Amino acid sequence: TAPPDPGDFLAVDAELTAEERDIRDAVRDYATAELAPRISEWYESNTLPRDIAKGLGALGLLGMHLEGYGCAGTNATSYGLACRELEAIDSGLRSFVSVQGSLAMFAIHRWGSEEHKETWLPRMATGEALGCFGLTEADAGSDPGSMRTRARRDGDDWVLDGSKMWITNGTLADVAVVWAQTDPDAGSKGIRGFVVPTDSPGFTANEVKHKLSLRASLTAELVLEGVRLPADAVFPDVSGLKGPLSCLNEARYGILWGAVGAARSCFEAALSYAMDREQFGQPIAGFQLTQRKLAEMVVAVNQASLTAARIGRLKDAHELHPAQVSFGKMANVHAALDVARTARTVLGGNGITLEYPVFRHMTNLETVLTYEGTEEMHTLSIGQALTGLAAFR
Ligand code: TGC
Ligand code: FAD
Repeated sequence: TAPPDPGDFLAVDAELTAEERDIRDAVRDYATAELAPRISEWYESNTLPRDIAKGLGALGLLGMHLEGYGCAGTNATSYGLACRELEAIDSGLRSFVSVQGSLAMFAIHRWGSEEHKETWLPRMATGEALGCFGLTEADAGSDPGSMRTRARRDGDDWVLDGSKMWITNGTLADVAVVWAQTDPDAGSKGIRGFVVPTDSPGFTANEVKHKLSLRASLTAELVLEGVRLPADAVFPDVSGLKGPLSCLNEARYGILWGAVGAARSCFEAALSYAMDREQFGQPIAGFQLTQRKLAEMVVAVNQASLTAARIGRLKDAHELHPAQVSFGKMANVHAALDVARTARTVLGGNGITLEYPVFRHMTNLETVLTYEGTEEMHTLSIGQALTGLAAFR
């Protein structure tokens, strides 16, 4: 038997179908050829050009696991593999695809009216139109139920006032899915979702500057000042946190796969560096202390890969519980951050530069640990599933 492939030590990908392997290879080839050569420059200059959307759309990666309206309609495992291969280059790229497909497009696909879907989804699938997802506010992060953004009725219209914080792609978006508390007098209770064209009067997006993490991604504050929308701008059939949380399940699923890619990239960089770098007259890979790091990293990367593959199959069988998504998001992001930190030490001083991907992944993963539910929120979600007791408040 041949020695195991370090990046797929347990041959997890051997279980993929031929179609899934083709998708994996197509995304890996595209990302390596088109995105990897420019990622350090985007990261350093804290930018991500809008035109990457067209290439990602042409590959079918935007709203990839949604059916109809120009979306590719692949299975969940294929979507996970795409996230893995994009995040192997940079978490910002996976974030771009997550926000477009799993948050903005999924919200419209799952909860929008027929008119919302026809207006937005085909153009979003090609990358011609971009979306963002506004749930978090400056004072309402882990506890989105405490949001202050309000939607009140004025005749048939809705009028939105408030602000959202940390919104990925907010300055690029043509359409924002905005979640707001509705006025009890409006005859609709609780949080509702609104489809807000970003050229609506009263809507502004301000870029968050000076980020030290996820720099190849644009993050914004959204301000809504008397944004007037027609009656049919609201998602018709969902109220309460169930609406936005259903979308978060989709994006968290992509993240638990993506983290495997970031971890694999760090591990492969460390392995290759350790083989080449010589100190005390021999490759540092020959020292026992380095080999322990390599062995611990290969175990972590491949355990995360197994977790993602299993959760993918559960999702494809429509048997995935949100607590299992929390398991994967918590375990895989934690593992990826550990791998990134260990890989960084193997690279010594070179580990802190942009010449290698490791430090970039490491700083990105600090965001990935926090967004889409912090590690603590997922710990408590698992705790609730185990005990039936909610310990959030
Ligand atoms: P709680 O009372 O537990 O639940 C309210 C309603 O929601 C339902 N629900 C879910 N539905 C679907 N999926 C889930 N995972 C769900 N969790 C709960 C629940 O059944 C209930 O439904 P109903 O019909 O009875 O009303 O709500 P809570 O206020 O106690 O909060 C629970 C908690 C803390 C788990 C939730 O608020 C939470 O997940 N907080 C974290 C917030 C978060 O993750 N924000 C992410 C913002 S988006 C983002 O970060 C994008 S990053 C960009 C990128 O992805 O790249
Ligand atoms: P807080 O909720 O204030 O948490 C601070 C600390 O307190 C954390 O450690 C948390 O775990 C802990 N904590 C809070 N409550 C409890 C508790 N009950 N028990 C124990 N510990 C607790 N949001 C969007 O809506 N859309 C986006 O596109 C988006 N993109 C993002 C992009 C970036 C780069 C970043 C950094 C964030 C983004 N977010 C987005 C927001 C993200 O989801 C929030 O940052 C996250 O949910 C945490 O909220 P917070 O930052 O307000 O932290």
